[in-house]
Amino acid sequence: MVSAAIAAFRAALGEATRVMVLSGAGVSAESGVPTFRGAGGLWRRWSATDLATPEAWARDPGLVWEFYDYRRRRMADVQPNPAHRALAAFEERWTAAGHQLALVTQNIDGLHELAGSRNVTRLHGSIWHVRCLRCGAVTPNRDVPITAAYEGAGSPEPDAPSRRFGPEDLPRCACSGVLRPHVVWFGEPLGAEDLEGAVRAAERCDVLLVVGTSAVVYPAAGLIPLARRSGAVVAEINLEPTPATRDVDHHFCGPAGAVVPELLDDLPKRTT
Ligand code: BJW
Ligand code: ZN
Repeated sequence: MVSAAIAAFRAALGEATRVMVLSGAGVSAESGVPTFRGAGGLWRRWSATDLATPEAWARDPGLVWEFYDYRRRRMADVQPNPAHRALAAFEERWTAAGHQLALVTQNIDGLHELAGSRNVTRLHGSIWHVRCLRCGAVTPNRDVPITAAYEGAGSPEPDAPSRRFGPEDLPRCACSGVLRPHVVWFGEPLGAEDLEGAVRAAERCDVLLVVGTSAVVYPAAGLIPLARRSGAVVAEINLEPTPATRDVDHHFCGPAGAVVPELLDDLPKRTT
């Protein structure tokens, strides 16, 4: 049975031309990618967010690479789930009908792209790219382990033996500079073009669909009130309320893999 809220949201989409989707870690949870906050968000005795900082890198780049190496290993074989696929299929139908769709993701896992989404802005970078600290080159990199020294490292167990990794163990660019993950850590600026594009999309969209984010990390979280102030109908899909919930038009409580297809499948309706 289609609830009144779902019917109202689908009616809003029926009137829309520009749709924006803002996604977070929750959209990939059903693919087996751990979220940052809440249950399962810990790695050894550090939380993911403690290691995703320039300070952690300055203190111990070998440990930070061990953390990312572990996550790359976990993400290497994961597959898009029904939420990723429904968003990609919706984009195809929506743009074929002459409308616009902007998918702005905080995720670094690449699963939206793998599902077939095209107009994707990655606000927090990509775990499958590395950046040289000397020459600045950004290159795709799917090496697992990241260097031979990391073979068998990276257990998330709290009492796993902690190996020390030195400068000789770190991945290097052709220019011999040290490579870091091409992701955005706390206190670092987001890509200016990416952020400007996301702000523009939020200001212009008729409908914003917020999927699987705790809505606590800025500037991404600020896109939600921005879209609302700019006149968009805003819907949120999450397992639980977030700080954004009180300011959205619709809150759909449930797993993204079930709710996103229910909201988007077979839209837009054919008019001929
Ligand atoms: C499901 C589900 C299912 C589960 N179905 N749902 C304004 C106010 C206050 C602070 C700031 C501010 N502006 C800036 C700041 C500081 C800071 C910040 O926001 N701090 C707050 C935490 C307080 N922001 C920054 O530092 C940003 N940089 C910046 O602002 O720079 C300014 C600057 C300018 C010029 C010079 C220098 C600086 C950068 C933020 C970077 C965030 N990076 C990370 C790590 C990326 C790399 C990595 O992966 O390792 O990005 S942190 C982490 O959080 C990651 C995520 O993208 C991000 C958001 O997390 P997300 O996606 O919301 O995941 P969770 O786990 O939090 O939530 C999952 C949700 O899904 C939950 O709600 C579940 O219920 C739900 N869920 N299963 C549906 N099946
Ligand atoms: Zn280099």
